[in-house]
This record gives sequence, structure tokens and C-alpha cells, in this order.
Amino acid sequence: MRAFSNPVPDEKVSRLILKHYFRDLSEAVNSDVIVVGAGPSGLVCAFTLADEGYRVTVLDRRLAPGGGIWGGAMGFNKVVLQKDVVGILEESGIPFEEDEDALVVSAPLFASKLIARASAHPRVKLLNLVTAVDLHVTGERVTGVVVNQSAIEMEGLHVDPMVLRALAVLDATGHEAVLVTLYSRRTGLSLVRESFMNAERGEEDVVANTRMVAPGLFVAGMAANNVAGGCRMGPIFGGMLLSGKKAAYLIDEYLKGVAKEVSG
Ligand code: 48F
Repeated sequence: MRAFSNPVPDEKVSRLILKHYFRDLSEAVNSDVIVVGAGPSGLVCAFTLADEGYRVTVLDRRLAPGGGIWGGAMGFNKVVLQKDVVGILEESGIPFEEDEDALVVSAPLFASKLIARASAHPRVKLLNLVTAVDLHVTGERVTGVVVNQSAIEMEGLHVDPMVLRALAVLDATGHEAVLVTLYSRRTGLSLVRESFMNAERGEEDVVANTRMVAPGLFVAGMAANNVAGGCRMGPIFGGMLLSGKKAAYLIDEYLKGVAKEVSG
């Protein structure tokens, strides 16, 4: 007695993967918003915008999305959040324990639930192993990103990248602030760089520093503190979630303005 009534031969496995991956990639050539970095701020921004009806492409250069969540602090895999974000945890189905007037969550569970919420969304395309290497700019506006396969970048192979277009781009690349750094090299925009560790200040800073840095280019999460000089912080994540929400709000406002310009 065989276990499978419809066995799948190797060539069908290959064909289906190619068909479905390149269908997603083709759709990602033109989206409303590209989020670079699938850490907590990028993922929250992505599913919030998708809930508003936007088509969002999320890129991450690593194999596993989730950014800096997975290992908690020093590999002790718990993270801490402020009680103000309990609603985001509940709506994302993330179990938490309340202790000492704060919330404690399993880091792998937190990461995987945020990834699942973003990547299961019908209007989100999440592409891992894709590295953003430059910005696409039209006139004064940032209008997309230049991407390559992470393996090609890691090997340093001389292979040209290609462009994915969008009406707005979010730099959610964490401490490196990759896209804003690229933008500042070309335009002279000055970056303050992140300051010493202080969780209470850093958590306020990260929300305050979430902003549009150039027409069409937004920054959220630790990248925002790197750009504007906010404090770094350890494995406390309420600020990252609220930064992702604020970025989604700012991008929505910007896109409504772009739509008005086009129509009138
Ligand atoms: O660092 P990361 O988790 O960003 P975040 O949303 O959250 C910061 C916290 O994890 C932590 C902290 C908590 O309090 O301080 O650091 O600001 O995730 C950034 C993601 O961006 C990806 C990277 O692999 C990571 O998953 N990334 C970085 N550069 C690129 C990129 C790039 N050039 N192209 C694509 N992805």
C-alpha cells in the first residue's frame, strides 16, 4: 500500500517552484510599497499597509526573515514589550505573559507570528535571500530599489542587479540603515548615527525618528535611530512595533498625496 495517491515527480517539483516564484517576482516588479528589511518594524509596516489595500513587497537579504528578534538577548530567547502594544500582540495572535508591569514573549514565537501575519497576507510578497543594493530615483522621488540575489552579493560576483519599482520605499534594515546611507552618500544628507544604549530613551526615540527622509523614502525601526541619532536598545520591542505602525501611517498619507497629484 503506497502512502501517496498522487506522487509528485522531481521535475514537477522544479516546475511548480519556478512557476510560482517567478509569478511572485513578476508581481513584485511593480508594487505600491517596497519594505526593505523583514525585522519587526518592517513586518508590522507591511501588514498594516496591506490591510489598507496597498500591494507591498518585503525584501530580506537573509535566509530567515525576522531580523533581530530570534535570539532575544545574548541568545536567551525571550523579548520584552511595553503594555501599550498589547493590542498589536493580541491581533497578531502572539501569546504573552504579564510580569512586573511589562509583557514577556517567546522570541521565536514572536518572530514567526509576525512573519506569518505579513507573508500570509494576499497583498504582501515576501522575498528572502534578496539584497537591496541601491535606490531607484526619478527626479526628486525615490521610486524603487535595485536588488540582487544575496548569494551573488555574498560571493562578490560581477553580476548586474535589477530594479523593482514602487511609489514608496521603507528602509527597515536595522542598525545599518542601508538605504538612507546610500541616499546620503549621493545627496549629502547628513546622518547623526545611533547613540549609546538606553532602552527607555531609545524606545521613545525610535517612534519619534520614524519619518520620510526624502520624497518616497521612509525610515523605521533601528534604522530611524541610526539616521537621527536616537539611543540603541536591547531586546525590547514595543518601539519597533509602533515605529512600523507610524511608518505605515506616513506612507499612506504620502501615497494619498501622490494619487491626488496624478488625478488632478
Ligand atoms: O534589525 P532588524 O530586526 O530591524 P528593526 O525592525 O528591529 C531592530 C531589532 O531587531 C533590534 C533592536 C530591538 O530593540 O534593537 O535590533 O529595526 O531587521 C532588519 C532586517 O533587514 C535586513 C536584515 O537581514 C534584517 O532581517 N536587511 C539589512 N540590510 C538589507 C536587508 C538589505 N540591504 N537588503 C535586504 N534586507
